[in-house]
Amino acid sequence: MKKRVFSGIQPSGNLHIGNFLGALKNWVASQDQFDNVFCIVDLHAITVPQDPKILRQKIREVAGIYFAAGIDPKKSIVFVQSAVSAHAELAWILNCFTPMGWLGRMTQFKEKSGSQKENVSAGLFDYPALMAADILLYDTDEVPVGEDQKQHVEFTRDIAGRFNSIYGETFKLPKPVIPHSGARVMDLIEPAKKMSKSDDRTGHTLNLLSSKDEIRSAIMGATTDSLKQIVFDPKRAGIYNLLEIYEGVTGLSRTEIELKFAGIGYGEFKKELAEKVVEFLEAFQSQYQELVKDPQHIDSLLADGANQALVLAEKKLSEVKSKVGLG
Ligand code: AQP
Repeated sequence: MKKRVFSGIQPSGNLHIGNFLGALKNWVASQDQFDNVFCIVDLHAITVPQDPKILRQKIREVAGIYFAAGIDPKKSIVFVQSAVSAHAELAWILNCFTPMGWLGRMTQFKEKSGSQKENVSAGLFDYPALMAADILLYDTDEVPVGEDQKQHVEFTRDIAGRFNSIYGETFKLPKPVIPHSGARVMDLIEPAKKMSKSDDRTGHTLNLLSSKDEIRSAIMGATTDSLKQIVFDPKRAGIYNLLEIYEGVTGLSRTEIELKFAGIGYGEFKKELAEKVVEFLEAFQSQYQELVKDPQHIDSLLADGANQALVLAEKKLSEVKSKVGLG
């Protein structure tokens, strides 16, 4: 029996190189090794305001990105979260076992709600319970995510443990799997902040669907420092971030990279990095453009995926309902 992997990305904003290095790349790399379920988490996206027309487009865009990155629908179940209503149903049941205090401690909620806590949606506060439902419905063993989502997977383990202790063994306890490199790609201009797809300011992110010129200009404008050496030093956030991106797109080791750029200036390093990112994105984008020529094909792959997910999700949901005494 292969281990089960579950992960997802919200169809909000523009997917960036952080989403690729922190998540997608690892999903693709271990696709043969695991039994995979990859979701486009549109119910999570509406925890903050979304334009309905754009959201609908983004759902297909993210599906195109998954397939162009190498997710193979013959090896992985790929579907849209809202197409399988068991996600929302289980989230509601888990809500009833979730202490408010646990939700209030979530870093992502604190960051996204800022000082506006009274005005943000209950959905944003409850985001981790929905994520727990996503993961627990599929008896997931591993959840490959970027560093920012680790706390939510730990929350999932806690809520699963709490439910199991009341009703007996029901949920598997999932493990977060964080990549060694690229787990937290930082903003190019403000390298103390993580690169974020809801940030649409020019030059801050490297988007997977950006043009070559946009990529080159964002990398050339990235913040570095006044030191000259090109080495992997986490204390030098700007240059460290660029080096991690270089490592992620080339697959070279850190020693090879430091040797390659010894004695070379930042300008030259940035030019070389920009060309590597452009080269990497060229292949990915041409695959993407090919796929989106046929949106009906994408829709039919998603419908097949939803049918497969439904069978697994309904089984777990009915087990949970019966234990709780529903129906
Ligand atoms: N900067 C990042 N570096 C590495 N991994 C990242 N991920 C996100 N940002 C980075 C990983 O990408 C996956 C999908 O993320 P998500 O859609 O669940 O949303 P998020 O984590 O909230 O991502 P963003 O890009 O910051 O979106 P917004 O701006 O909408 O909040 C996850 O595995 C995540 O860890």
